Amino acid sequence: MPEQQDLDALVVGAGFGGIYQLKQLLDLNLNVKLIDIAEDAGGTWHWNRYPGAMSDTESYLYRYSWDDDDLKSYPWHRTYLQGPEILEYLQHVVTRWNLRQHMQFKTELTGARWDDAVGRWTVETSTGQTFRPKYLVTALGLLSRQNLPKIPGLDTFKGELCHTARWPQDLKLEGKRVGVIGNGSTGVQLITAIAKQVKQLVCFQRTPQYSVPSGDKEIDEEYRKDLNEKYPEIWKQAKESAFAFGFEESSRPTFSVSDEERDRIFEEAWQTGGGFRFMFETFGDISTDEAANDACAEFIRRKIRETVKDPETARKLQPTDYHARRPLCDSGYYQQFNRDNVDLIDLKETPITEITPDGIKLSNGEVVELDVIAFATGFDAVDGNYTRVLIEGRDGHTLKDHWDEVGPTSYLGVSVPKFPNMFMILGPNGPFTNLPPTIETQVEFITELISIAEKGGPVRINGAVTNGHTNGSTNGHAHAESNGYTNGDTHAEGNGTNGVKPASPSLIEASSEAEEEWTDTCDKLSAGSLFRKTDSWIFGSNVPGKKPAVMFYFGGLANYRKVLGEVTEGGLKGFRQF
Ligand code: FAD
Ligand code: NA7
Repeated sequence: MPEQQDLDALVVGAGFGGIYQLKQLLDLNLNVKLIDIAEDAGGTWHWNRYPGAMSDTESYLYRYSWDDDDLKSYPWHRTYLQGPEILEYLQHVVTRWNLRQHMQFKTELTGARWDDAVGRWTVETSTGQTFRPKYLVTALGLLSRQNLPKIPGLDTFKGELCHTARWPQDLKLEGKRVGVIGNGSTGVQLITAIAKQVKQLVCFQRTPQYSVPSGDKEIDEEYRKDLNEKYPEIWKQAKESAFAFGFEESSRPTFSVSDEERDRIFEEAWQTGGGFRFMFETFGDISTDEAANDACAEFIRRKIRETVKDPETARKLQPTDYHARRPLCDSGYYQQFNRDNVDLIDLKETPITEITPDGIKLSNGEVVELDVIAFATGFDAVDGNYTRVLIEGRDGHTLKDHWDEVGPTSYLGVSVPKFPNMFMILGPNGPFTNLPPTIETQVEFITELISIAEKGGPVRINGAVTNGHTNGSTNGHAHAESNGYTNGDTHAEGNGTNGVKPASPSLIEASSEAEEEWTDTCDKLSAGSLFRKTDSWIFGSNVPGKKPAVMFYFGGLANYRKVLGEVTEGGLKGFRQF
């Protein structure tokens, strides 16, 4: 039976972002619900259950910082977390804070429409229920919508087809001939994990990538004790750094040291492990200077040549473009190509022409016979989950139309003009970092916006405009730019006495000027980056038909936090409140 429910807030998505957002809004005593398509909480880690799934942020930083007791006591055993451990951790947080009672699973947001007359969103779902929240917080995930290439003959394959982000839990690979298409972070992890289990592994590689060892190792009690003592400074450092990966980014130019010293620094980083460390802790110009990038790239190419015994395979595995995609790390990826049961097919030399009932057909006519084809082909990243559903703001304006016109933009990665009281976690043009610290930053900012809105905006009293709440700055925030006020009367629901209407929640949305300025800032910050000259999901150039665009703020988390501080302290600079 279709039902309609009014809520203060609806949170969509039960990953790192949605879970924390739900908790924060419950702490404000709001009537909140969270929905997710999935069967349970976990987000990324619910979906990506392929063998070898692992965080490439070190364990101590791939978690929430806000629950000090839990931070210090929740067990983990290695320097990196396996996917199932992260899933367990997130579900533990949900249980620990009694959040599941506010969550509804197997429920997809299929459409959302802003209703100006009542100042609420109308959210349609796959279950037939309609929710009417005052605030809509979307935590749909930036690496969440799968990219499944449309290869001719896909439906004809007799064996098992799967995507890493929807890995079937009952799939057995032992004794099978398995093909893996894709060798990004996911493909590298999958290939490394299954090479020893399967009868034959054929890796279909379109563009080789640079990967360095992760340095994953067991931890002991001393290590954990030391971390626990240092956590306050660890989080402070992470939030005051650019990438929040737990190290200080280097500013040393690559060619400021001798060749021998450079080699020693790279070797030390190789032995320590970590993709971000290798790129950003060694030297400060690897992602911006071509020669510096090549020095780094050549070091990794040399390691590939030294590791892989067959020279032809080693040649195919060595990238020749910039080392400027999301840095990868692995637990012995290149070594797998020394196994007799592992083959590499270079798709630039022999592209896939079709999938046949028996396997994958290449341009040279060869059919590679397979029992399983695994797509490790990534995601329609960042805006993918937003544009696949109809989100309609003020004046019938849809998010898809807006982004078709100007590219996937926002103000601060959080708000879009004409979409009042809708806030995104990890929306377009948020910071490019280790994500939990950025997610926390955004959730806390959104909570602050909602708490300001709840206190009420300017309402019209007998024709005059005033703040709806008696003290607009109870928590240090100046409120309500009066120029944002256009139709406050339609939102004041009061039954006022003496002509004074009680405060009603106000509406908050980014101004178009602020969005444009932020987009311009993000554009300028990425202009000198080699990442922008390299095709990958980071600039939206991995999905056929998708227009490449700037999708991240490359100014670093520290600067981003500074900007947010200025916004809240400056009377919600860049937002309209009415
Ligand atoms: P997600 O965890 O993606 O959750 C989004 C949720 O929204 C999903 O559960 C989805 O079902 C739901 N949803 C989407 N659309 C709808 C809809 N219309 N209706 C209802 N529900 C919907 N980041 C790092 O910082 N470090 C790492 O080491 C790291 N490793 C990663 C490894 C893999 C394999 C992948 C895929 C990502 C990795 N990431 C990593 C990125 C990771 O996505 C983030 O760290 C983080 O988990 C994002 O949390 P989130 O809550 O924003 O989104
Ligand atoms: P990525 O990094 O986007 O990698 C996808 C891989 O799939 C990459 O090797 C692609 O080759 C390949 N690909 C994509 N489409 C095709 C087709 N049509 N044919 C052949 N090969 C294809 O996704 P991941 O899941 O590995 O990682 C995404 C992020 O998740 C990662 O950065 C972490 O943050 C976690 P290409 O390079 O485009 O030639």
